[in-house]
Amino acid sequence: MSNRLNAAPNDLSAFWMPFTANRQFKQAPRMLVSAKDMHYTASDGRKILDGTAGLWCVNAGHCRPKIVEAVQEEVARLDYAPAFQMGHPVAFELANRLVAIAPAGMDHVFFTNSGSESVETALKIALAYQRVKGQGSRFRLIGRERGYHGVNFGGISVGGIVGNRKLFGTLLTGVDHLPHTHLPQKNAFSRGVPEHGAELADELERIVALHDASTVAAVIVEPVAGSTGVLVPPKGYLKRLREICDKHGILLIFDEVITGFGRLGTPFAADYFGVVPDIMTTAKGVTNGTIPMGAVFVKKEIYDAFMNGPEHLIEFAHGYTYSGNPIAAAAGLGTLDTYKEEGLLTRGAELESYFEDALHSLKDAPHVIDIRNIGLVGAVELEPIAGQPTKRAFSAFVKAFENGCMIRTTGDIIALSPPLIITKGQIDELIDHVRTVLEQVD
Ligand code: PXG
Repeated sequence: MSNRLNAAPNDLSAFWMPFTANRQFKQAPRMLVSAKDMHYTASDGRKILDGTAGLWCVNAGHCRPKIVEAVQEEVARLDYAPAFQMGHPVAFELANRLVAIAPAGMDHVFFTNSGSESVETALKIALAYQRVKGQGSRFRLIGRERGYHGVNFGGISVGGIVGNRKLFGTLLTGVDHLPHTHLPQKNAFSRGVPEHGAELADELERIVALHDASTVAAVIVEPVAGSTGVLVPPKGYLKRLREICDKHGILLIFDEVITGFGRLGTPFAADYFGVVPDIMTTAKGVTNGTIPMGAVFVKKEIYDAFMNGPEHLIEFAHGYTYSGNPIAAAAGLGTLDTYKEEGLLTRGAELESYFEDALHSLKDAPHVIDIRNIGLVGAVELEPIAGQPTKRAFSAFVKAFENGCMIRTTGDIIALSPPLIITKGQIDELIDHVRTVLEQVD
């Protein structure tokens, strides 16, 4: 087996890589072969500092013993159990453990296998909830410009990243979008939550007035927009969204696929901002990225609304073959144990100001036009090369990897979201890497 794992694959042609410049990659591959704690090891043996927790998911760091053991034990005990009309104890235990750390009132969990599936599930729960409550005229879904909610049809419909939508036809109908919250003229180089822009939430009033509240089922937003380049919501913005939703009987969905599980220094962004949604989508950190899994949290009244009718009937016609998969659920328990023992769901709060100072020290580095941060998430926005958007940031990403550090770029924005186990010394190292690459790129 070790031979198979260690063999350098010499033919890269068959794998159509996701969200990847395939031709560029296959000419100069960046291969990772193992990982431990804060580091990857590349195929040439170099240690790579993980500045992005994989893809925002490895919150407890890599190959942590509790998670590895939990997965190893479960795969040998119960490899798979049917998810429909059958159960197994680990999924129930994980659901209980998850609601125990969720914001008050989020009492039930629906399991999926990814953030994209969590989003589809949440949108379907929202629409079906309105129907079972006798409000079937509420069919509209409101997303936000620059929002990222995964890549399935519901998610790209409510999402607002043009490149992810434009090739795919008409998408869902009955969708509208709030404006994004990025106001660089007013908020550039804000530390933490920016001062200006709460009034952008009032655009929801305008959209509701246009369509009439009786047609609107739900609003979905990322509390902090991640993929689009870390847009921190203006002070008071999310509270105002909550108030407007309440006023009009509209469900509020927080997509916490990135912000969930300690990324902001609180268990969830809902805790950070003191705003509780009706539905919360998660994935990534629920299993520390080890086994695909997502979890959609709902308020008790939403679950209860479905629990009507004859008891032998399925209450909600939705689910996946792998919903609550035993190995994923075991990984989830190992992950929650690790978070708890090491205080990781709140560790970001202890490091937030150190990380903020370190990140903002890049203000005078070449090409930098904005810096944003919250919890253990940061973004450094670069001036694009004229006529060649994304090229400068992509070069920085490639150079950083050559220099021994993994960062993430989106457009001309460098995003940082290190594992929550990062030390202050490693924060300094990460920021030094970013400064070095900014000095190296054209
Ligand atoms: N919602 C949000 C808010 C996300 O950030 C998804 C849904 C979809 O999750 P899945 O598991 O289906 O990928 C995401 C995923 C990046 C990056 O670097 C972000 C994501 C995934 C991969 C890369 O910006 N977010």
